Amino acid sequence: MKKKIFSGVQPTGNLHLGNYLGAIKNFVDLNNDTQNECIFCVVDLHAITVSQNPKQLKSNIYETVATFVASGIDPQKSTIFNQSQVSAHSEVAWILSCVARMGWLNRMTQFKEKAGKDKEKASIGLYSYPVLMAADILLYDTTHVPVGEDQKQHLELCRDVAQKFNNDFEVKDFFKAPEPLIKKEFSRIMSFKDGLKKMSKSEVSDLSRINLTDDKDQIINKIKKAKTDTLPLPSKIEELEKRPEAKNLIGIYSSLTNNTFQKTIDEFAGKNFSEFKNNLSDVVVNEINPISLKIKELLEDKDFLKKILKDGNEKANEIASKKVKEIHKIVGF
Ligand code: AQP
Repeated sequence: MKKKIFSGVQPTGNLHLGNYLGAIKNFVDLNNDTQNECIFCVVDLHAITVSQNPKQLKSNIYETVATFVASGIDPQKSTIFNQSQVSAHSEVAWILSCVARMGWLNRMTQFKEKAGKDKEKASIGLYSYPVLMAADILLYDTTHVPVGEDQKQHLELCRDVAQKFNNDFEVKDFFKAPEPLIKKEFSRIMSFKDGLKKMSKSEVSDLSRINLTDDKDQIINKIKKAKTDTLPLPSKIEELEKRPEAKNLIGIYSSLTNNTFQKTIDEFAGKNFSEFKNNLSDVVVNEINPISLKIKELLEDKDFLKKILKDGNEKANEIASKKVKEIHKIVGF
């Protein structure tokens, strides 16, 4: 049985090393396995749950496609498409919002974090974001969803929605409950300014993250300025629990060199951060600089990016509209 892979990235600009290590690098590995059928979506409907500048949103959509391709996703093998261009997503999100329960959504930590203190002023879309995400996934009979650790709770909600729909309408196995694909040892990349906050696009300080469009000098400078503590690098893995910034940098190094934390610690135990940071800069530059250069090259060829989306939108529409017809019958429309 082929695995059916689906995942999405919001075109909200500043795609960063967290998006890459938490999600996009995984997409590339899955794309390269011929046993998989992969669909990767630029989720602009999700993006507008917080206010976006329309012109900027449009250019971020192309930049996200360029990032997928520059990172190694082959549009001939995987479907790359734009969520808003497949109307089934909005329609099924509505139907599923009549299945999902308020109590389930009230538990979502991402809403609490993003809405902040004044949640009365948050959009309804931000609140029901996980229902749209469930629609995205369930429309394609997805079996596996590669995401960062921050999305695990949304995936669990998607499984609950699938099960409740199947039970309510007595259609056993109509929606398949998808499995998350989340890296085990290091799945959440943290801000370079605060090891307890995740690296994120919307963080005001650009020094908090490595953008996938950063050049060599910017990467070296950001790593040099990344927050650390005053101790040398630890010799035991347990020490990392109380040293979030050290854990983050060691995790990034381990991820990019395909090593375990233990192996990295064995290599650098007792050394000072400036020496470690030089090594870290080398591996980050080696991985990210070619992607950054390729993104810039691809952005010069809008027709190529438009063609990828046009083909992908058609393929996705074909699959999703069949599923919508079945849903209509089941619901009684
Ligand atoms: N810091 C992170 N560590 C690991 N994985 C991460 N992801 C995001 N940040 C990290 C994963 O990247 C994928 C795409 O994320 P997204 O663009 O859809 O939205 P997001 O998670 O909201 O990204 P940001 O950077 O945190 O954006 P803002 O600042 O707008 O909130 C997802 O699989 C996500 O898990």
